[in-house]
Amino acid sequence: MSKQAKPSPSRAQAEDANAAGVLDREVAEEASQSQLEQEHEARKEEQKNRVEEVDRDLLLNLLYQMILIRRFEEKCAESYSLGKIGGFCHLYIGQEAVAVGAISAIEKDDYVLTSYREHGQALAKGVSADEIMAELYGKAGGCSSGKGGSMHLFDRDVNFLGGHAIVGGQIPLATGVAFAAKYRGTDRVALCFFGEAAVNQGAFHESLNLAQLWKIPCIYICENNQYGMGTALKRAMSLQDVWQKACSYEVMSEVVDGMDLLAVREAVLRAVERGRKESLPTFLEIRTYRFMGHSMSDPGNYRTRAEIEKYQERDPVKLFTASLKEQGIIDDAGVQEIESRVREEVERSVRFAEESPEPDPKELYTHVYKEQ
Ligand SMILES: Cc1ncc(C[n+]2csc(CCOP(=O)(O)OP(=O)(O)O)c2C)c(N)n1
Ligand SMILES: [Mg+2]
Repeated sequence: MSKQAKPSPSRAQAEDANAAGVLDREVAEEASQSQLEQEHEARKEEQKNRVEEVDRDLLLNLLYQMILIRRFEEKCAESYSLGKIGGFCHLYIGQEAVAVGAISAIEKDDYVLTSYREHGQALAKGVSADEIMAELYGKAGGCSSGKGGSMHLFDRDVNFLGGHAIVGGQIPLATGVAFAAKYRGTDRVALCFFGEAAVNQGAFHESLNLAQLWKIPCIYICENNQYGMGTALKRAMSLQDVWQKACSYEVMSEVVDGMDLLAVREAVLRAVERGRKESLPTFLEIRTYRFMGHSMSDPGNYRTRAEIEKYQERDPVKLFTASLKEQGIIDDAGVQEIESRVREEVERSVRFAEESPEPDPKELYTHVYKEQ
């Protein structure tokens, strides 16, 4: 019998989370209004209690990042509509707590790999807003020298290893990066973000299998926003509790409320400890929701306004701000001060992108893989 054949503590925890929570599941449709409100209040209370345990400066920094991502994405939508940004553009609005919470739990040397919905993770990992905006504009000052655009942000200096447009393509890459970190004798871990639709790809299953077998310190973060383009999870996946898929490979898994920044941070801290101390992988199903369309060109006819509004009541930026206010960490003036610093940073990034030159045509021949 294998050592984790019985439900592990995290599996039991996941079962509890499923049993307790209706807010972020399909069953919410059947739940009564009072049941939903009760759960909403209970989760707000939980977030407030967590705030007490975290350092004040860190909390304020996390709030800055949340607001920065929200305003940056709003500016992207505006610039895209003005025709300044070409190609695809997938916004992260609604999911901010996942990137900020998760990346706050790792060190600068650790790695992050993610999908095409990556502006938020790039900002949280420390890629400069200037270079991200310039990349979206396809300019030479962009973090990928203007060759990648929105879906291919990359910054080796902060170990942000993409921005990947092939659904699930980053999962085996992150597994390899974490393998290399271990092979070289470092204690670094890799965080790998992907959507719930990517879990249907074979590469996900191959990666988790090897990660557990070879003890690879990779943390798999499934951002379950319930849709893969216009297809609802329930129309595409036979087993809808995504966390359970990790059990097939005996990988520890947890379900996390993705609207609660500190819940995400705590779950990733646990996973990082497992990665560094035991060199083991973890799978986190983080339940969230995207407030915008799949990409800027998606009219979003496949879901109702009422559904979106239901999730907007648990807007992660508003929830976190409210928790900090209620705990006396910040007041209205403090929030305004953060908003104005964020506005300056975003405006500066737009100026930087506007003023950055077009890439030199000779650049077409650099960064191209050639066998010598
Ligand atoms: C291998 C592959 N198949 C299909 C696509 C087209 N495609 C782009 S995004 C997407 C949906 C992915 O949804 P999910 O993984 O849940 O991430 P989300 O967009 O919700 O963040 C699809 C099918 C692709 N880019 N790559
Ligand atoms: Mg999705």
